[in-house]
Amino acid sequence: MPSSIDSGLIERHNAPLRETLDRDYATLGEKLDRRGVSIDAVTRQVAAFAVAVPSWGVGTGGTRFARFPGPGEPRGIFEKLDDCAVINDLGRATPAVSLHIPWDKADPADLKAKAEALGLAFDAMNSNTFQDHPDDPRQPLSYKFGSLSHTDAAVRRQAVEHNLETVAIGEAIGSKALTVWIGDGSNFAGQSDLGRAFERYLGAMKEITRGLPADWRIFSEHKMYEPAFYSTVVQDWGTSYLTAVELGDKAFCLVDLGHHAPNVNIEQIVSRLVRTGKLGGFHFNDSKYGDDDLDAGTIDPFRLFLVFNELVEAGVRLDALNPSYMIDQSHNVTDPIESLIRSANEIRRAYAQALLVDRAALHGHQENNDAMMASETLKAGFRLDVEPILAKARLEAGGAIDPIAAFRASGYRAKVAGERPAVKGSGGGIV
Ligand code: LRH
Ligand code: MN
Ligand code: MN
Repeated sequence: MPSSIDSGLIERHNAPLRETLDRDYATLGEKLDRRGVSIDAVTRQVAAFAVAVPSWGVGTGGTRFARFPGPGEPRGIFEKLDDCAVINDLGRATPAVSLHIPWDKADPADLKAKAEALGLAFDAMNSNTFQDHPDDPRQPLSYKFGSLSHTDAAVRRQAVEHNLETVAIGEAIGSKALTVWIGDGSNFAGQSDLGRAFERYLGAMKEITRGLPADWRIFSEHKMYEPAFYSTVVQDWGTSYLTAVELGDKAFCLVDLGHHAPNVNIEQIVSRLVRTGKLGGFHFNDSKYGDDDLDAGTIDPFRLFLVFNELVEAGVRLDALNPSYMIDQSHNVTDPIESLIRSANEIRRAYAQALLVDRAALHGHQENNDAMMASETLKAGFRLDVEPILAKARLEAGGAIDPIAAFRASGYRAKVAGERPAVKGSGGGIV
């Protein structure tokens, strides 16, 4: 067991739960068997599905109003990796971590050694040109009025260089992709030339793409608004898709579930990106109003299921695209470790439910325009309680049947709270 979770703890925790799980698994197995579906085959597919955790997700987030740090907050990337290892050891769904530079800047050799010791790998790298970095001598210029789309070529150059530095760190630690999200935009009509800003962005993105290693991909991540409130340069999947097409074969679109207007049909966007071969990856989270960054599957689990329904529907086309699956959340009122364990499980749940949709029947009803039966067939997958499959996948990989309960029993949070000094709460940006 590579993390500081005591190796016997998971076994002790699982022992009294095994029998019930076996019974529930057998009952579900019988039910699926009647439909000619092998539960073990589904469990194997679910077990093979991994989602990366964001390094920034293991710290307590905050809003622009305030941040309320929890006990035992990780002080830097190495303690963040310790927490990520706990998440993976208990949940067995998150073997990779997505880093954010410069937040996680450290000697790549040390990052690699630490991750290897913990049994972790690195997923896509994220650059950060949405904040100023006064302590970074390589980024003396301000991003107040934009980064890759800035009117000043010197700021654009600095932002390009930062992205290339992020790639270089990523290359040294085994990552294969760069996710670019910029906060560039404007707050007032007339403030910015919408066309020229996009041209400047494309020019800068082309420079970054030219600097990528041969086997790397670049993902453009769109977001409707925030921090800019009137216009955002990469505001929707249309702009993201145009970008990916202009940049060529290495460029793809990343869909963060929280980055759309309320009620936007995200699963249809996914379908289009599959169709055009430009689906690069996901940032999973959930939301009610905007970019709320709440735990995946906690507000609208049906939408998450519908996204996975499109992915399963894509079949071999999805294998060719090999999207990067990542979580992107902020935790303000929960223990981040518990939230990330839960989200990874909810993501796998949506996948398992989508796998269990009777696809042949669904296609038949769709072809016959039987709206009622098509809708019912789809919902039958969503209504299934697949928890025994999820628990079995964890158990067989050495994880906990009930990972949040096991985490609480481990005493990990209290232990690190004793080692890591308490952080004082702070006002956000407006107070
Ligand atoms: C922007 C975003 C983007 C950033 C992360 C911290 O809202 O989703 O992915 O890198 O949050
Ligand atoms: Mn994101
Ligand atoms: Mn976001």
